[in-house]
Amino acid sequence: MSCHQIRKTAGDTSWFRHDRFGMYIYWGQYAMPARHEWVKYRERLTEERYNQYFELFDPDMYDAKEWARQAREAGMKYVVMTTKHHEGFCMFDSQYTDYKCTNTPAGRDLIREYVDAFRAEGLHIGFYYSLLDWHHPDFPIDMVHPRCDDPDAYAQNQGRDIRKYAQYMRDQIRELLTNYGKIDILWMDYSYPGREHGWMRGKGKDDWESEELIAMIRSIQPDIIINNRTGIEQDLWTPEQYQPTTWPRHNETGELVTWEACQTFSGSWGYHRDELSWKSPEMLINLLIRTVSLGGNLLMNVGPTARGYLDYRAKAALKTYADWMRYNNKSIYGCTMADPALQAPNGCYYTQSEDGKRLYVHLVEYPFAFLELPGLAHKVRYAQFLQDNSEILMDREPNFMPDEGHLPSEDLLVLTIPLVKPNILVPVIELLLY
Ligand code: FHN
Repeated sequence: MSCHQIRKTAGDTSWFRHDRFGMYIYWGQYAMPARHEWVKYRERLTEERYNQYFELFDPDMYDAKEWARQAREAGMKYVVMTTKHHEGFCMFDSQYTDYKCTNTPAGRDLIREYVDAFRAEGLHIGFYYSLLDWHHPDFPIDMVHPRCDDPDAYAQNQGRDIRKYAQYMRDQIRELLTNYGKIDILWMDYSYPGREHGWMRGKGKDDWESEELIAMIRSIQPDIIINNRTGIEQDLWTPEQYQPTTWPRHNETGELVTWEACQTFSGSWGYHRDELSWKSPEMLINLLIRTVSLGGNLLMNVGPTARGYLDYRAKAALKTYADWMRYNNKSIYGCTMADPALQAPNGCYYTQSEDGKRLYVHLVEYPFAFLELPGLAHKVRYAQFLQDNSEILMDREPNFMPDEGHLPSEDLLVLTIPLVKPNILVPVIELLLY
């Protein structure tokens, strides 16, 4: 098994570390303004102004089966979808609020269709649930609340009882974990206890009553994976919108942890019509490779339109993954960080199968003619391109005339690389080890 000892936690993370790659779906009323999921806060939209989206939300082209097909074809093995984001609008038929999709022109439980469709495609199911709620009457106004600049914000805040809101969250999360079958991941978001602004205070585990919440969650779905954003570390560390350069460790014990990077295709989690910072195909593939090369998972975000389909840009990004994963998923699924004793050459990233028998060399920068692999001279039985199983010739000694300064070292393996790069975004060489 893997040479990496990972911190053991309550949730079942074994399938998760095997599957490596998931879809993160951000869908709610904010798809209508189409200016980022924080639009209500950023533009300080009033309840009346924002309520027009509630009155008009009608995703007439929503087809969860189509989403699920695209996710599976992209090589995604699990999915997390927003059941409620900070706006407080529920995409499921909750008995604890009227602010839900069944009371809009959509007229149905959108989470139910999501769960059924993605489960039918064989993906593990996750729910995102926001700890923040800009609609709930007992959620105290603070510095990240749309009402924070209202002249009477302090007066509005009087009487708000966060203990009632914490109970509301427990009630809703109980619904989500009871009414939709086995749920594999609960992705709660987020805690900001240290922040202050005048009389306003951030919120953390004591406000959410996180210990009671987590105990309830585990009593209903014991194997579920819970992330670390309730303010109490659980099964999953969640670096967001950046590329870690080392495998994250527990900040007290120093143990390697189960971790997942979450990233957007563009600069917005929710559908943003005019946002232009869409990642290139190379960035998308490199994110996945680099994340797995450090023992992590990648959760890539799509923001469906208000009509309920994935737009052309999201489809193009998913096709980039589909085209690459079709031939190279063996270097992702069931793989992790390579033996730390093996140093990948510049411009390459290693992943290694959990059983240690297969080492994958990802040619992010395509090398010229030769590739020297330190430490592997006597460990590799066979080498081939993963996309077509075509042989890659190996030498224990460089068969080019070394210049004066080039002394072949004892443990160097030299691969002969074709001058013409295969027609694939990032070619991968599979090394079968003894
Ligand atoms: O505020 C949210 C944001 O909208 C998004 O949901 C991300 C991704 O998980 N989490 C918070 C920012 O960290």
